[in-house]
Amino acid sequence: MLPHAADDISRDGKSLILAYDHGIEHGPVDFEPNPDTADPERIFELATHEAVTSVAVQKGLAEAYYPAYEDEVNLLLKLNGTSNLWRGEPDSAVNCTAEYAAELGADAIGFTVYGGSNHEVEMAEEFREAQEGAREHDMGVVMWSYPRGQGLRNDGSPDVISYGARLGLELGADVVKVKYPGSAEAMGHAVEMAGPADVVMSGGTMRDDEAFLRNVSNAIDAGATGIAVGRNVFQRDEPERILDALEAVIFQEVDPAEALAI
Ligand code: FBP
Repeated sequence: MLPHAADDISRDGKSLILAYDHGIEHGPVDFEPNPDTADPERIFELATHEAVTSVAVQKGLAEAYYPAYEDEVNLLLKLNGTSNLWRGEPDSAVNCTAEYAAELGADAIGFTVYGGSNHEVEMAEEFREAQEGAREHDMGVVMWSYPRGQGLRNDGSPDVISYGARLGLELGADVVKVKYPGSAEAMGHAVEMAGPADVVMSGGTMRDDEAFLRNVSNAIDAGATGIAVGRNVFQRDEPERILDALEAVIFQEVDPAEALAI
C-alpha cells in the first residue's frame, strides 16, 4: 500500500469516517429517529469508539467541541456544505479555508464536488484551492464525489459512480467517498478507476443491520478501504452496537452475520 496524506485518518489502511454534517446538509429531520443525536457531544463521544478513525464535521462544531476531544479523535474538517433549504442546481458553499482547518487541528479536510452540476467548474476550482492548502499543511484530502444535477438522470448508476471515483483521483484527493453502486462488481470498477486513491462508500439512508453490513462487506471485498457513515450509525437505537459490528467487518473482515453475533 502506498503511504499517503490520509494515513492520519486511517488504521491499517482502513477507515471509518463518522460523518456528522447532516445538521447542515439535511437539517434537524435527520436527528428525529434518535433525538439525543442532535447534541454534537453525543457524536464526539461515539467518535471515541475504537472503530472510528475520524469524525467529519463543519467548522462550527469543530470550534465548539473538538478541543475537548483532540487527544482521542481525529478531525476531518468539511470545508464546504449547503443546507437543504437551497433549491438551486447542486452547489456547496465554501465555509472554511484549509488554513483555518489546520489551525483548528484538523488531520484532513473534506470537500464535496458535484460533478455534472452547472456549478462543476467553480466547484473544481474551489477544490483546487482547498486541496493545495491541505498539501501545504500536511492534511489529507477527502472528496465527497457526488455527481448530480442538470443532465444526470441517474446519479447512482455504476458508470456515474466510477466517474466520480476517477474525478477524485484526477483532482488530487487521497480518499474518494462515493455512493455504494449496488454490487461488489460495480464497486470494484470504481476502486480500479480511483487508482492509488482510497475509495470509501457512503452510508446512505437507514437499512436493517444485516443488509447494511452486507453492502459494507461487499465494498471491502471489492477493494474499498472503508466507509463514511452517518445515519446508519446515529439513527440506530444502539449506535455502539453497529460500530462494534463495523469494526469486525471493516478491520477484521468478518462476515456480517458473524459480526452481528459478537
Ligand atoms: P450518511 O451515511 O448518513 O449517508 O452520511 C454520509 C453523507 O455523505 C454525509 O456526509 C452527508 O451529509 C450526506 O451523506 C449527504 O447525503 P445526500 O447527498 O444523499 O443528501
